[in-house]
Amino acid sequence: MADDGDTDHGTGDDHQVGIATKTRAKPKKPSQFKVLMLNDDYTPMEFVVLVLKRFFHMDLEQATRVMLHVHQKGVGVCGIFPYEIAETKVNQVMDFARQNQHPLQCTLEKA
Ligand code: TYC
Repeated sequence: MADDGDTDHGTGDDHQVGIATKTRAKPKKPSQFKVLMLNDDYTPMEFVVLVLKRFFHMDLEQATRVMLHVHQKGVGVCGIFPYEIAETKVNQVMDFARQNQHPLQCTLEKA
């Protein structure tokens, strides 16, 4: 196997070759995103509760509370996550709603 890289497995050759890295004085926390659920007139309440239980690990009581909040106020927070996880949740909810032919909408907002 050709190996002209320097991964330095203790060959005694300590010159540095590779990717330059820089340490932040103040490491930034990964930014957080709210996953928002939007109200609509057609998605059944039971389906929204199922979504909150399935994708946001809420129990029946918590899921019902969040669903009713969205139903009454128009929008509600399902959870706050790092960007990639929040985006995955939105896609999972939208795919599941589409598969079941409900117009339920879910979106992201910077926390
Ligand atoms: N408004 C819907 C109804 O009356 C219920 C609903 C709640 C829909 C929350 C979407 O995000 C939602 N059937």
